[in-house]
Amino acid sequence: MRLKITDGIHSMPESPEVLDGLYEAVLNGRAEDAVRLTNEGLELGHEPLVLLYDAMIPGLEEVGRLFEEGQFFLPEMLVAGRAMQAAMDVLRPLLVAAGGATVGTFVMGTVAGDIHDVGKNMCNVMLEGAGFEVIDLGINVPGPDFVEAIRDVRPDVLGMSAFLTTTMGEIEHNMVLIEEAGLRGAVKIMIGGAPITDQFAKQVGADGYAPDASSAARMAKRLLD
Ligand code: B12
Repeated sequence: MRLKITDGIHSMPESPEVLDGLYEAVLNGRAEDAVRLTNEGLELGHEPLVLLYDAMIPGLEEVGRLFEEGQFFLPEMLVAGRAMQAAMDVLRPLLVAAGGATVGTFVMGTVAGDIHDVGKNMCNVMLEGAGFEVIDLGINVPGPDFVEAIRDVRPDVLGMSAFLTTTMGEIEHNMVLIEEAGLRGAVKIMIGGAPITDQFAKQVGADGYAPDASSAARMAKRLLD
């Protein structure tokens, strides 16, 4: 039985077949099915966030677990990531449309050596939905590019994403680069990604950490107050 984390935003009517199908589609990397089931779920009245948190994300988490157990390999992870992105493309306009006037600018990127971008892209969607103008530097972003972006764009918030224990250190390195460039006071810094914790955020002197895209958007807004 999969855990539901969207208590309070349940949609009607309940259609566990669609959620189960979408979970399976992401888990098995079937992008076309994932897109079809996402559309079906929306037509049945499911909230976009329910499809995301109760089906798509658990599917990808299971992929990670099976990879760890040695039952899945890189190709399975790759197609699962693609299926997730394809389904996210369906949800993106709905989640972004929820936002109002621009509240600030957010520069986001995945750190050097790391090409995971599903979680980062989800954050971007929720940030846009919360009213941020998001400038996405992409994946495998070298430290100096983050520094340059702060200097050029003058964002309200900078976000760094890392998904590997081996690339977490890049965040720490980038914090030093930003400090050395005299720009630390010019921007709020948020960090996130699977191995990142609140404790790590405190350790490297970031202004905030968020474990998921919804809380990332809430925290970014809070940091502007
Ligand atoms: C899909 C995937 C891939 C895909 C990535 C596709 C893509 N376009 O992103 C591919 C196949 C490319 C890949 C490659 C690798 N991967 Co990989 N991958 C995954 C997998 C299964 C899912 C990651 C994901 O997208 N999760 C979905 C999102 C939604 O996760 P999330 O953490 O909930 O995201 C939220 C938060 O983190 C937060 N957040 C994210 N970013 C940010 C930023 C900010 C600022 C904030 C505030 C919040 C925030 O918000 C997100 C949205 O809610 C994970 C397993 C897992 N459980 O994470 C392994 C995993 C991350 N990968 C792993 C590994 C080992 C690798 C490889 C090294 C494998 C290899 N041998 O080559 C390579 C590394 C490539 C590289 N240099 O980066 C390991 C990492 C282990 C570790 N401790 O370091 C994991 C954990 C799998 C495992 N269990 O072993 N991978």
